[in-house]
Amino acid sequence: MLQCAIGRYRPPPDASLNTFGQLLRVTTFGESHGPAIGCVLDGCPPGIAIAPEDFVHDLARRATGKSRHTSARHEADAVEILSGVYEGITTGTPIALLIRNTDARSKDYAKIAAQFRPGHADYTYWQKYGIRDPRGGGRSSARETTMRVAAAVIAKKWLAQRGVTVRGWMSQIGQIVPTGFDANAIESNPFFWPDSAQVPELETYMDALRKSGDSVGARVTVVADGVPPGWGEPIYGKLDAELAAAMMSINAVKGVEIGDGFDAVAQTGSEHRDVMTTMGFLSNHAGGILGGISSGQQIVVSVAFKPTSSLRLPVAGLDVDGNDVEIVTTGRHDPCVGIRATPICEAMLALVLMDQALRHRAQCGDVGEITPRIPAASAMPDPKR
Ligand code: EPS
Repeated sequence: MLQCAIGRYRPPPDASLNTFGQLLRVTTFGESHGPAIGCVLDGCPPGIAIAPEDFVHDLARRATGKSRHTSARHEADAVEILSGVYEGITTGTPIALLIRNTDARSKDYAKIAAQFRPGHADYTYWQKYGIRDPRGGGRSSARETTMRVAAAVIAKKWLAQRGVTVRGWMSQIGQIVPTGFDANAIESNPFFWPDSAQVPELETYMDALRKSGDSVGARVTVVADGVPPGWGEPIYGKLDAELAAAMMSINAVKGVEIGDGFDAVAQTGSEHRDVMTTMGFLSNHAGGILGGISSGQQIVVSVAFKPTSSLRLPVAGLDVDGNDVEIVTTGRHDPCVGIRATPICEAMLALVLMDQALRHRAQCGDVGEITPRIPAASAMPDPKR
């Protein structure tokens, strides 16, 4: 009997279907053109103050319609807290958040309902399920990321109480890279760009791209400051592995780098190693993670977004009956979904860090202070990307 019971036991997976995280588990649901989108945040500690107004700032940073360079869809993105919060304080029970879709225009998709957009998930959803919701991207739409950002408002708050902050910026769009870095510039332009002097160039570039009907890819960099050494797990629960999986789960992401990432290929060991001194680390090629565990340095993750595949430029394609067709996608699409991606990547970083922090507390909460502790290199310049 025991054998049988053990044979059937399956530990909860850290990521499956529409859920990720182990102690802090996030489940999202809803489609771009359904009545609502939502999430359940389970395992959140009690005692965190949270109100509907707390969601406004980050949801607005991610939202469409904030500049002419993003989709013109205007969603209210008003969060309803359905459970898990009593008199403004989390109770430890599942937190359910809901946002009603208020500005879907499904008729834009009537023409491509039976077609596959090249480069889009239309085809693979169809092959997997034999059915798809053709309104917008359905579940593969960037709309889904709204709930990740909402859930992470709570995670960011919990982390901030522990001295951990998360922030990000756009570090490349097409061929353009920042020529300077000013942290104060990031929130003052619609691109989350760290160099104000280049904003007119970006505006011109995006205006021409939009006019041409094409789209472009982008890179977003996110960093976490104040993460103590010790978060993360060896081998299968590595902090960097879970960050990569979390970032890759964002619709349109095609690549993730931790620290120097693929640049490490061309480096020698003597270049790559981050020398430790009593004053702090002398560099951060590792991106703050060694052996899957945080080192106490800044965590650095950069994420590649593909160019949006919903284009009004005609292209040859197939329909669901296997006929050659010409595909033209109408709708209110982002010419560069990376422009809105900074808060999304921040959200995934915050959610993974909070989950790992809770897991570290659960297993190693009694370990106490370990010496020597290398001071966090607060003087380290921000990475260029
Ligand atoms: C998206 C297409 C557009 C965007 C949408 C993402 O919407 P629709 O499905 O109505 O054409 O506006 O983004 C959002 C609505 C949002 O909140 O992020 C897509 O194809 O990914």
